[in-house]
Amino acid sequence: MDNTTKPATPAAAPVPATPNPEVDMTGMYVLANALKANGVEVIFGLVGIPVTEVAYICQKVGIRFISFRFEQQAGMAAATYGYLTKKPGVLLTVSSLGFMNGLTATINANVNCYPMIQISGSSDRVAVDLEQGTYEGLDQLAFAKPWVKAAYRVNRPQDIPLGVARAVRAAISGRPGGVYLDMTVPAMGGIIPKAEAAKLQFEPVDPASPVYPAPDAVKRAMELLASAKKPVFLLGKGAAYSQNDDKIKQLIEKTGIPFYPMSMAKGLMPDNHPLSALSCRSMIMEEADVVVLVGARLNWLLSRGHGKWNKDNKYIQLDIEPTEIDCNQPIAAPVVGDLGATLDMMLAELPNYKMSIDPKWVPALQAHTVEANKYIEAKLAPNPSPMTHWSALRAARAVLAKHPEVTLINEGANTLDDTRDAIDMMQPRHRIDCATWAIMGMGAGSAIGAAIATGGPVVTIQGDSAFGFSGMEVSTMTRFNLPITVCVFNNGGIYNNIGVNLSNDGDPAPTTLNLRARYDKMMEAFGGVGYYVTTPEEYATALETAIASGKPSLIDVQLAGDSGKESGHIGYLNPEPLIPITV
Ligand code: ADP
Ligand code: TPW
Ligand code: MG
Repeated sequence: MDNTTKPATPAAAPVPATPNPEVDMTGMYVLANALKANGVEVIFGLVGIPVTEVAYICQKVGIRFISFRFEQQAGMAAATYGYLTKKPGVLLTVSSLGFMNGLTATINANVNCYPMIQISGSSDRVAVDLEQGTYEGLDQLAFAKPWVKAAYRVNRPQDIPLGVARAVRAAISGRPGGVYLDMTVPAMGGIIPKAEAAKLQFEPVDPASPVYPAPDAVKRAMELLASAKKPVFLLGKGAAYSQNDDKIKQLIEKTGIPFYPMSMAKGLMPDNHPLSALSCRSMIMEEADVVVLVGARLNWLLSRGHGKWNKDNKYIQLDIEPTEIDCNQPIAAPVVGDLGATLDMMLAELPNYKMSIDPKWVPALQAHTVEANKYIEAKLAPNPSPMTHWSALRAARAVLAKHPEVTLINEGANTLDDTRDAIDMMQPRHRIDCATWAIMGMGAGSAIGAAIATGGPVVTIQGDSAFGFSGMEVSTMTRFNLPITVCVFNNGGIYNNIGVNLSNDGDPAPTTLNLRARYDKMMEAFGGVGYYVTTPEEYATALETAIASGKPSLIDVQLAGDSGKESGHIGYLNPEPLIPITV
């Protein structure tokens, strides 16, 4: 035999060691263990190359994996889970489009200050960077980086524990936010001796250590507060998130200062509390002389401090994020720090100050509340057929009043605005809505995230357009048998069903959807319970039954096609069209 034509094997060629499952592990195990070491109990996601086995291994190590039909919805669930638990909600996605589908939710979480980590599989850097057309090749880190609170890439299995710990700290410390963790195929597939991997795991110390405000800042705020004749606390979802419910109650009740809750802070103090100025938005804007922003931003939802606001008022802002101060209006007394620490210091200072509230201020707000409530009752009272948003809400209100334990998820235009006004909240963090960006399509994912986080009943009230963005997640609700009742307020359109196509060519108008669609049948198709209701009585019965059943249910609440106006309450933000348009 002549072997001379074959290249000789060089004597010193490195022979890759065959991994031995007894002593070696892959990066995927390191990742699952690192998540566990950081207290992650649940992951939301959608699998495929290269992360399928990661999800399997997470289940093996005791982390729940909630598998979705669309990454964005898994992200909405993770974000809501993060908001409700103060732990980072974790989203797992595949590379390229899966990553991008999920990133919309991660960015939305960041905008809303919800702690969330998107972990995405990503292709090998070598081929991505040379644009060599590798499988699902995309420079995901560069794509995510400008829009998230922090973004890290892990290329080697031995860096995974540190990468996860950094992502967790970034998500939950300071102002919470959306974080991106790029997990390359070499990191996940790389082999590392178990003993070495075990040494690399660590539990981060104080991942969200409270930051204390400067004592002088607290004193300055207390002085201004004590001088106020018509003060008000504006409670935001940052206050709700921080879980300082009792301290907030103490500060409000000890000072006797009224409060106004932003939509997701409803229930932080009961909506029907004697100091609630929930119905007095305009009066507060026009008359309050000292406005205390408590984990609330002076953003578009508060006219950015312009418009109706009293030009001579002064702001105290309690916030963890220094760059939020003076964002739209000069803040006379900023107190930068964790709200729990700030409230402790304010409560400790309180005996040193005497409030000088105008004795007519609270009674005037209370008198206004009585009138505003009459106005709401008058809207709720009529019983037209078909139903309107308001007559349907009368039914929902009566049932939900008996179930303060329900977490309410709310999105839509009229469906959002009217539900927020009609339904009182009695417990903190029981209302989740489309929030700072007013985005549609958060409902299903958020409902699932809330059901997993609380283990309790969840009811959604969603417009038919809003529901349409994420309706397929009825599949997830049924597969995980979650106690979610979806209520679709079906007026057959974005805002309503009466839009007129300006060319009259037979195409539907841009806002027109399916007035006779039977959304209840979608839930039935996946094994849940469907209800179709046309009267408030039928709706109340269905809602009561669905909540009591604890089963995934969907109630198609048939409204009139002309119920609802364009953009709900915020039509003023639309640019003028100059020609008459029927919406
Ligand atoms: P809303 O929409 O209810 O008005 P925002 O989302 O606009 O509320 O504002 C929430 C604010 O709360 C953010 O500016 C954020 O920095 C702040 N925040 C979040 N967590 C804390 C905390 N633990 N302590 C103090 N402020 C916080
Ligand atoms: C991601 C624009 C704002 S409100 C809305 C849309 C499409 C739906 C309103 O109709 P719905 O409620 O839900 O049926 P109702 O009661 O008024 O009929 N895409 C995204 N976000 C937003 N905000 C839009 C579009 C929008
Ligand atoms: Mg609608």
